[in-house]
Amino acid sequence: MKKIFLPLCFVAAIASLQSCKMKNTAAAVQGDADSKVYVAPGKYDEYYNFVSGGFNGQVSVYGLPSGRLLKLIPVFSMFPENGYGYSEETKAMLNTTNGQIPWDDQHHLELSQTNGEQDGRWLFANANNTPRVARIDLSTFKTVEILQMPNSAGNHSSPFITENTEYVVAGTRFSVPLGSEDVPISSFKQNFHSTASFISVDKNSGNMALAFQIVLPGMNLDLSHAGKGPSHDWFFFSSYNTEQAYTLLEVNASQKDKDYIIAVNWKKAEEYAKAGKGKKVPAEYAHNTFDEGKQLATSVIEHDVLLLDPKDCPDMVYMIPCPKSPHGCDLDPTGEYIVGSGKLAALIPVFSFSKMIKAIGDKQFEGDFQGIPIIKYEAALYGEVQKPGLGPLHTEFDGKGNAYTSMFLSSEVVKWSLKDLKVLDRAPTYYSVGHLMIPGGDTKKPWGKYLVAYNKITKDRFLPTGPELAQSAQLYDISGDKMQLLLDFPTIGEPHYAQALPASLIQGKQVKYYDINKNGNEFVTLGEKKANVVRKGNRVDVYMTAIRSHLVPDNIEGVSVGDDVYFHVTNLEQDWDIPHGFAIKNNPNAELLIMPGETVTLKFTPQKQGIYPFYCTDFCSALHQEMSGYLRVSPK
Ligand code: CUK
Ligand code: CUA
Repeated sequence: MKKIFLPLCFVAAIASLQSCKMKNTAAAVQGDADSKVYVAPGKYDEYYNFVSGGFNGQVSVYGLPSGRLLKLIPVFSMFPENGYGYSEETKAMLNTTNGQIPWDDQHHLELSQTNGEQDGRWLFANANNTPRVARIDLSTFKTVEILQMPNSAGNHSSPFITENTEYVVAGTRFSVPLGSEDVPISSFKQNFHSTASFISVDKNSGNMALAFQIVLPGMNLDLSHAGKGPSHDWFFFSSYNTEQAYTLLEVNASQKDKDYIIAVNWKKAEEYAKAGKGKKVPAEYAHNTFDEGKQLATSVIEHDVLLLDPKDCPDMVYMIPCPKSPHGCDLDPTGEYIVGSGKLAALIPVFSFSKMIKAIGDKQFEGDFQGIPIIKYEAALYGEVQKPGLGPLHTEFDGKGNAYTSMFLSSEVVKWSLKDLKVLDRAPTYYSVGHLMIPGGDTKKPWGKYLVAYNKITKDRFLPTGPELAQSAQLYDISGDKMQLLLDFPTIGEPHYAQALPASLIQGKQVKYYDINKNGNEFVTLGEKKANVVRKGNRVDVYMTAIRSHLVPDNIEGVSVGDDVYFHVTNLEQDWDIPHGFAIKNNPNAELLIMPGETVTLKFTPQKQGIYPFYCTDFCSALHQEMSGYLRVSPK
């Protein structure tokens, strides 16, 4: 049996993390940090920071540099606060081939790009559990599309995008058999596969479609990033468990000194797909879209997918050895350098795209991995960052020739130079940093200025809140030679990747209210006089309006136990920031928050006779408390 190789320093680091009591190092903040994060009352932040919510399935939006929480956007989780996933209009957003799945684990975010620069149109989000990719419209901060992935499990290396948002990519974390065959788990090598899904994005509407899937050997795809500039046609994935272990992962899956960076030529793949080199196979997956005109989500089930097998498509996929279970796979702004972060490695390998292309041309291979050529390590290597710290995870770039890598085990951010691979600076994080984010830091044009570290452990940084403490983000000023810690702020759920853009890119594009005359919801009520109650069998449709300060109708009778009552509430306001809410006593569903000009429907099936008060939940005017009514439910 091969012994697991763990450098001594790791053992020491892990031991010290467990044994020593962490000291609160609040004193580490120096100088003028306070004035750099102070955003005066009434003033705006400079950047929007979108932060993944991890196991809460949502995306949170902060202002930078203040760290003020601006909004929670429900994506893969039901959200009773505004009825997302509960209202009749939004239920279908969470549909999958296994019915409505109300929760997921959200890890990575990517802002749409044009020519490698942020364009402020959409935000893409992955679901790590039930494989899905979502698109959020940045003019409404609403989730407007969710696409499920077939032949995948644990959609982790997603939703990274190409320079012109041509494709969003989604890679399998857990290999599974294609289809749902009943096979022994021990047949992993023969029957299990990882897949890289390429989702095309419509230039105008943003609508996603699963273009093709590249079938790869059984292993775990971890993270990815698209090429840019010279490497525009390529996508790079990190992989682990290339030992193809299916049990005792710790022992079997980290034996080899190296795993791989997988380089995929997506332009070639596109050509092969067009030339009919793929195989269309049956595969069921849900595609959910929210139609802003009809204000309604619909879900359709797709029935097949195009598979591309590297065996039939030469020159499409290559592998580059990368030390010890690489996690992050990041490309610098020029698109020449590929940084692979081996979680268990004591160095950071940096690969050169041009050397990789030359190595492919010269056939500098050291064999193959189930038919995929393996490029020699040295042939693709630009160099190694020596002694960067312990547990390198993720790298971001400032656009000035510097890279910043998070060190999970030694809890620090390390700044190094792309030119000579020398470490330039280090700053502690509190504690155990995961992802890093520089505004635009994974694009061609980083905005620089700030870096945010998203930490896994908070310990003593905030007031204690019982057994569970807030996770945290830390803001650093990176405009000088030395990083300066400016601010800690708590985050919601577990933050993984994040994105930020200058507020000016989306601030002016915000939808302030929906034009009531363009309301295409089939249950809209255009004016209080049209409010009405219509019965058909045991279905009751209540056409209700809300405007300061009444709900019409406010007395509803003639409803019996067991009726399906649909409250279609139209907010008649045509003014910014005047939502109305709607809730009914004893309704096991949720409440609604209806934006001005919008119609939203809440279903209620009363089980008991009685009088049920209902009311507006959003304090909307001096007469808000009066905005209420009664539903009478009579025996059958
Ligand atoms: S993972 Cu979270 S720290 Cu899911 Cu991107 Cu690396
Ligand atoms: Cu409407 Cu309160």
